[in-house]
Amino acid sequence: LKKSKKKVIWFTGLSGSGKTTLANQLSIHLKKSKYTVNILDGDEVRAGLCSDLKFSDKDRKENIRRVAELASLLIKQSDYVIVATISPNNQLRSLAKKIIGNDFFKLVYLSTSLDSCQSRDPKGLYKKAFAGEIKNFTGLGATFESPTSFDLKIDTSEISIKQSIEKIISMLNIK
Ligand code: ADX
Repeated sequence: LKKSKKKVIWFTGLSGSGKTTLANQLSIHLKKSKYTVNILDGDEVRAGLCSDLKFSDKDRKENIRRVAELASLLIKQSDYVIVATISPNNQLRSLAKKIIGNDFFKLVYLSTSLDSCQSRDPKGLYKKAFAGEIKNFTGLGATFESPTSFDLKIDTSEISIKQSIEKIISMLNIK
């Protein structure tokens, strides 16, 4: 019998660092093992629940606050909640950890370099930001502060998706 240890797995990293990809793959993996999983993805949350918010420091904070509050409600009803938001600084990540609670919160830092993210540019947003069409784009007009503490650090330009998932699963102490 599998024993569940409820966790909120919070991915932080630049746009294009691999958050959504790993969140989806991790969810597939956990569901195969019969765990219940919820995903909160920055782009999806911002399309609805947070569609009133933009990318000022104040709005990013409110965005993270709402996502963290939602994650803390959802973790009561499932084994794992996977969050994929840039969450660009230590203050925002600490806020999330405080709302969710130390026992549940696991921070996965995707340290994929700005150069790699820019060359991937999966949504063409770096190109737009360079052209001046998006101001305050994280990594260009707005800062991404590397986490001072985290549970796991992965550079997705150095290891495969499969290897990344293995690292996360071993961090979670499950099979
Ligand atoms: S966060 O900074 O508030 O944590 P979040 O993860 O919710 O960001 O949203 C990031 C997504 O919004 C990006 O993946 C991108 O698609 C989109 N986006 C639009 N404008 C910006 C911007 N100025 N900076 C970063 N992401 C942006």
